[in-house]
Amino acid sequence: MSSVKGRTGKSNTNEKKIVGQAAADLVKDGMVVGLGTGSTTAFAIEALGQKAKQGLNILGIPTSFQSEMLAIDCGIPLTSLAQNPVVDIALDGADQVDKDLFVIKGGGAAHTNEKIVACSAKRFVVLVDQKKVVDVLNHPVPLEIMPNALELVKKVVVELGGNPVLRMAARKDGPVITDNGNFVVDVDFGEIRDPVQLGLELSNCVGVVEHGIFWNVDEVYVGTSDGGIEILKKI
Ligand code: A5P
Repeated sequence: MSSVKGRTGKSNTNEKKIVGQAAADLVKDGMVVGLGTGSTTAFAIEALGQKAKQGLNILGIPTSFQSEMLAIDCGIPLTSLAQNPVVDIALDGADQVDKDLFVIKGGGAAHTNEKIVACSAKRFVVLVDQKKVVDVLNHPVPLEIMPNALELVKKVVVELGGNPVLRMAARKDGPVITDNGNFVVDVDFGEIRDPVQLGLELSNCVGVVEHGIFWNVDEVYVGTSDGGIEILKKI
């Protein structure tokens, strides 16, 4: 399907596919499922679509226009947090993961809605390929920001030691506009030794709608280069 050939779909496709399909097996009849965004979760959505066609009774809650469109294509019935505020399981990809299950997300500019769905879930499972697992997080942190707060946010994150870059669109003139109508600033902080503290400081920054550091992850399914799956769990 076209959705899996998107932003990062060409790298480690087999590993993404294996974890995506394994994640779909975690979903049981009657569950409300958070449908994450990106090329890895797309494999889980497609596998769930197959299961739905075979009779699995689920309701999906999408985290972006991308996952909504794919879920509709795959025949997954959808609902919303307004109708189903408790999500049984949320499945989503990530840009980087450490061994303590801190995660950076937002490479697809969907992290605000992803975080809302993940925080509404009883179980949050992240799906990555092996290259995304690191000892210390060092990936730039995406911030979804109100457009009129751009200069203010840049000033504050520089004071916090970051190097902010406004994310520009690839096939549109000007900046990326999120599904919520906002800008995204990617902030390079180098090595992030204390993701919780940094996350709290970013949440305090006026004009930041949401940052891409997540710490409510229950398990990470890692697709390994030998075709296996390693499962990282909170100790
Ligand atoms: C969307 O904004 C992101 O959080 C994605 O979930 C993350 O970038 C992982 O994407 P891939 O699975 O495409 O690598």
